[in-house]
Amino acid sequence: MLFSKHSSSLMALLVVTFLCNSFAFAFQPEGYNYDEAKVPAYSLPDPLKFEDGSAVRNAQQWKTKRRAEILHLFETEVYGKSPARPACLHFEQTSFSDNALDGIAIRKEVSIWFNKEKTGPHLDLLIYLPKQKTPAPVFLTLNFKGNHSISKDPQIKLSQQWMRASSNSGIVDHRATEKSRGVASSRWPVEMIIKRGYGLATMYYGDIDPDFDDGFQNGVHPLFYKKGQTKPNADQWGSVAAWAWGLSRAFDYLETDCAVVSEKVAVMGHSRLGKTSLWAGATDERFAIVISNDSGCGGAALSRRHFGETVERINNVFPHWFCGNFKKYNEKESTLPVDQHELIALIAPRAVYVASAKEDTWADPHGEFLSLLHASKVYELLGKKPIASKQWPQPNKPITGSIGYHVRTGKHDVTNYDWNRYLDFADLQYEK
Ligand code: GTR
Repeated sequence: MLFSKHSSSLMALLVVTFLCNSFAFAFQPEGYNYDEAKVPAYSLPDPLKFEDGSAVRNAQQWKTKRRAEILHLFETEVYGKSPARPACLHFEQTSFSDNALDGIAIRKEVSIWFNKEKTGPHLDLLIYLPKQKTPAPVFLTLNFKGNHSISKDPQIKLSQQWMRASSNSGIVDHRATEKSRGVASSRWPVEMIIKRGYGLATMYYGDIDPDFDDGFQNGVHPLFYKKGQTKPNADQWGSVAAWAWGLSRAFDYLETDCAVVSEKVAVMGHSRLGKTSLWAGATDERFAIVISNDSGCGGAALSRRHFGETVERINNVFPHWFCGNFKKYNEKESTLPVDQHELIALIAPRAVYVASAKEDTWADPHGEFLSLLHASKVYELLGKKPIASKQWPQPNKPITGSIGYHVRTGKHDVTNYDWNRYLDFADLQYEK
């Protein structure tokens, strides 16, 4: 069939419109609220009131009792309780180079096994460290597409794990290929991090639990089933909690590495992995800094605002992310015994940074800021300065202190702007 010049440009316009619509659909699904005026009236649980209604009067009461109450509620009602560190962890360095990234870095790969026989699942940790005589502070992160996706460095082991289908990522039949090398490098300014004097340690989140709903038959969950158990109980760990648990196991390794300052490990994650970094920071107090990039619903955003993604939608589309009990709160956010500002409060008094993106309305950027604002009084109780601004700041005007925040212009992503803020924030905390 022949097209006239006119009809082919009409076709092109239709294709562009279709692509734009599907792009918009991906980040702003229809039928959800994106209007601040339509946020329902809500009242948040008070982090400084015990469950019996009495007031938390001092830091000691927070540390010994109130923090544990909140942690227990998140464990049993939201993310699910995770097992303790396994008795046997086996670390094996599988590669080493002291001449990586054109000679500025050390690169090593370490496998974390759960038994000495090296059977069952294992986690592959990729580590870049600045070439220097003294140990380095480190950013620990999970990645979406395999360690090989963060850089074109051909020496990085190509992941053999199941991967989510993704266009332009060289993934064929859910497996990475050589074409997958470096496909996510725009989110990983490794040289910049190294030149600022920090290390970067990263691990593919699918090593811990592949990100699809298989009733928890793969990944690390089955390692911990009691006799006869086939899936986690309603108050036991979903995938987000498992990914966070994996970050703690990576920390277990970092503690043994004398090239790393284990008191200066920042955990950072984007989107579902931002939800994960917040939960890792809440459950593992070894993390000195906790960073959430565009984490949204079930992350930094307040659930009760019902803005963008909702509890019901996240539980329906991703039934494996949270624990079984979390489903009780579908369309019933006001009955949640906690809200996400209390997740931030669990990180106090350690440094926390939440980043939003202006166009990422699905993640409720304003609601992400409000969580920090409402957690601020716990920081104050613990002797830290409150959040530096009570007003949601303008785009690209970061606020800093022990509580850091920015809303960047642009969409749901991790950019060099974000990383520069995290590096500045770490410099401030470590007085570098
Ligand atoms: C979306 C999900 C968000 C966010 C994001 C991601 O589909 O609705 O909560 O986690 O995925 O992780 O990429």
